[in-house]
Amino acid sequence: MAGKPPASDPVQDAPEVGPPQHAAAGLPAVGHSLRMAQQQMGVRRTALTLLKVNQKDGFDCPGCAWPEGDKRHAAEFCENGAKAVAEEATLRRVTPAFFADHPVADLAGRSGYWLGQQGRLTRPMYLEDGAESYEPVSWERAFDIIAEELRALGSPDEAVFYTSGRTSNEAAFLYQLFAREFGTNNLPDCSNMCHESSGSALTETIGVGKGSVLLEDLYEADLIIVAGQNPGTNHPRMLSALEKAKAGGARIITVNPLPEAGLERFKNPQHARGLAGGGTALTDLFLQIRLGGDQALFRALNRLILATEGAVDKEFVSEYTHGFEEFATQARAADEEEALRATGLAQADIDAALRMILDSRRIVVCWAMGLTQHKHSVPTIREVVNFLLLRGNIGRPGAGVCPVRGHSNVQGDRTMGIFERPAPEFLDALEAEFGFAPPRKHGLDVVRAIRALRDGDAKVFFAMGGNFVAASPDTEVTEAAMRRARLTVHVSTKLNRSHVVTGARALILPTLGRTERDAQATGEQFVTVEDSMGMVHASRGRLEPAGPQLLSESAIVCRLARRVLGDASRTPWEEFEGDYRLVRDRISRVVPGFEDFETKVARPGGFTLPHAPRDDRSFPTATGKANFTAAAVEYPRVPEGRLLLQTLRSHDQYNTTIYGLDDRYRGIKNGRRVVLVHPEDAADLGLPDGSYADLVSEWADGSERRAPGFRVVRYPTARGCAAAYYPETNVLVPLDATADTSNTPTSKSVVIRLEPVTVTGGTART
Ligand SMILES: Nc1nc2c(c(=O)[nH]1)N[C@H]1C(S)=C(S)[C@@H](COP(=O)(O)OP(=O)(O)OC[C@H]3O[C@@H](n4cnc5c(=O)[nH]c(N)nc54)[C@H](O)[C@@H]3O)O[C@H]1N2
Ligand SMILES: Nc1nc2c(c(=O)[nH]1)N[C@H]1C(S)=C(S)[C@@H](COP(=O)(O)OP(=O)(O)OC[C@H]3O[C@@H](n4cnc5c(=O)[nH]c(N)nc54)[C@H](O)[C@@H]3O)O[C@H]1N2
Ligand SMILES: [Mo]
Repeated sequence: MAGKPPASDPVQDAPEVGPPQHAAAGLPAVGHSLRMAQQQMGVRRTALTLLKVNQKDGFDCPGCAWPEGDKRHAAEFCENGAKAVAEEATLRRVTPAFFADHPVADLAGRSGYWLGQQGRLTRPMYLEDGAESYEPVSWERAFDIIAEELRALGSPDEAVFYTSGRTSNEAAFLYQLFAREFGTNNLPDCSNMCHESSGSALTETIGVGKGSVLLEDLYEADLIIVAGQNPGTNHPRMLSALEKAKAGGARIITVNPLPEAGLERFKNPQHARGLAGGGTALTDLFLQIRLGGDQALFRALNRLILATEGAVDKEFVSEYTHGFEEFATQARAADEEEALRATGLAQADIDAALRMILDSRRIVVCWAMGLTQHKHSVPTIREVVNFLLLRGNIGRPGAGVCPVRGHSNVQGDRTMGIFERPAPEFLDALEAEFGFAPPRKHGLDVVRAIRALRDGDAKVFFAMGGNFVAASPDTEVTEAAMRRARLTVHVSTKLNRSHVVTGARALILPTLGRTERDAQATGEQFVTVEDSMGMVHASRGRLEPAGPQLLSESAIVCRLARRVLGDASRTPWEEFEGDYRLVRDRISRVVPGFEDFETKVARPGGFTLPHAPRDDRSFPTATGKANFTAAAVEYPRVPEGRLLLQTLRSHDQYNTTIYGLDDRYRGIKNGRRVVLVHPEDAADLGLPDGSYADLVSEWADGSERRAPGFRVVRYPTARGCAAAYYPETNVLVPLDATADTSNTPTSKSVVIRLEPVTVTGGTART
């Protein structure tokens, strides 16, 4: 069946619910990944691609940003990495004939799952103002259209240049250079919705917005706290690292409203015993916290550490930190009762955690979206830093902060300057290297870009990857905003919702994925990426491109820049397009840590970027020290009869890309419109298991938003908390509901009520 997309929209959302599982990976996972890969790629291609994933001479997995160790397995991929590869290396193709058969109105009625299943985009396509269907267009004409619209703007700040997180370092560097030569810092990216809160909190407290641990540190840790993260689904290779850490004596505390299978027990598919046996129990202590209770938890722990004789590393605190007294005064006064209310934990749980903490010299805290997508996410992560600083757990082996990134090169894109608020030093370096005056005014992040589009202040929207309208909050508002644009452009590998909710004119520009050969004027190129732990390495695709017309992301930027900037630009765009070494040479002179880039990246496995706190306990903050911070404890207040909803990922999706309709570990099959509710909450609300309800979010300004027809699943989540999948629930997240400081949508704390409804046959769409 390889090569043929499904002909009609098969999505019938009819969830079936079984018991959740208590272990992740192992044999079933291997079977699932191979089946999925073969359906998309056929047997031969499956073998060819999967053996090159994450190998030193291969390509970087387009899935998550978890690092590879130095010793690689022959199969260095996980079930979900295999799905990500299959999704990209599929033999299915979207052709001009497809667009002729499916006018935009038809495509707009299809599910995101169906759109993605149609296969790889192969030709530049153009939707003329007022036209019903996309038509093929030449690259030249496509660039002319973009240039025409960009030149017609009243100011460069009326254009928005979005980036998702798969773009290579080379393409990202070129892209931000183009945007800034054009004259704007409007470079929002998926990070704005993802780890922005981590970046904000870490930059302020330790001076570097990135994690401070390497894989080896996990192996040397005595205690690893995994808070607000579901690695069994979203970073499966992390489970191997946790398994190894445990074998070395580490203990693990999991902080999560949900008991996630991967963290309970792991059956390593790379060892024979993992395949067959019972696997390794990972979590030693499970703290089933309420959504948004983490700041209160860490504050309570900090209070107890401060109250324990000899528990504070006084030497470290006095030599390396600033602000201890103010923080300590506040933490000592923390309210015990409030901590229990906010977390929903028993004092005994917190005491058990404290004992493990006091027993451990070296502690790592890992986290992901469970900590970053709340109103008070930045103070929460700052409190995690306070916790680590108290016992000297930053800047020594086996200890530190470990924000686990999402997209495979999201961290690298930031390092390359994809940021709406660039550091002045970065702009100075660009100016010195390229001889133009970059704009200094801060640009728009994701939420502000949506507002600007909504209000007619931005008119051209250009996306380097991603699926902006489906990934962003407040779907109806975002879609209406996008429709006001004069031109929307998407550089994409696969069809998605953002291609069918467009401005007056729209372009789809098909591009190469990670798995594909990238041949330019001077021969075959490789690109580079940076993982979640600051390791930079080469990535080289081997497959024939999905079609002869595809251009690499770098080539698209270079040609666009030549067309838009013309003679006004002194940048050698044509040379850059032909030889990525020239781009890396420029990066080596602009971005700190990339000196001798070409030589260092030639080393198999690449190199590690410097990180001052990790490397020598120096903290490039305003005070020159690691900053303790004091902030009032916050946690979400939920009115009577309401629940707090988190919007999260199933096991069968990559963000807005839906691989299938199963969430195996949570026992859900064949459907996505489900809401997980604690059995007692469901009983209190009069919602029998298997009944249906509309989810209605209630926002501070009195407005309401509705996501209709969700099957209620009684599930062992924390009391008062509910969970449902994103992107279906993005419609419930108000545009103005964002985290303080980082402006990240609060996708993990949405106050909702459930309105029972009768649904016949379960036909709601994904
Ligand atoms: N297969 C696959 N891999 C992926 C992705 C994917 O969609 N599919 N997405 C990638 C991206 S971009 C990202 S950012 C990462 C996301 O990786 P995760 O952050 O693991 O993704 P989520 O599904 O959002 O899961 C959030 C987890 O935090 C918990 N949680 C929610 N709220 C709270 C809270 O208030 N406190 C605590 N302590 N826990 C909480 C949830 O129960 C859940 O276990 O994964 C990346 N990898
Ligand atoms: N409610 C809610 N909303 C959320 C979240 C949540 O937890 N809850 N999570 C947020 C997070 S963490 C993130 S990171 C964002 C994700 O936001 P995005 O990064 O914008 O979304 P994705 O779904 O990852 O983008 C998928 C699309 O990327 C394109 N693509 C894939 N590979 C490539 C490539 O190599 N090159 C190019 N040019 N295009 C490619 C394909 O066309 C595909 O359809 O969503 C955020 N939104
Ligand atoms: Mo993300």
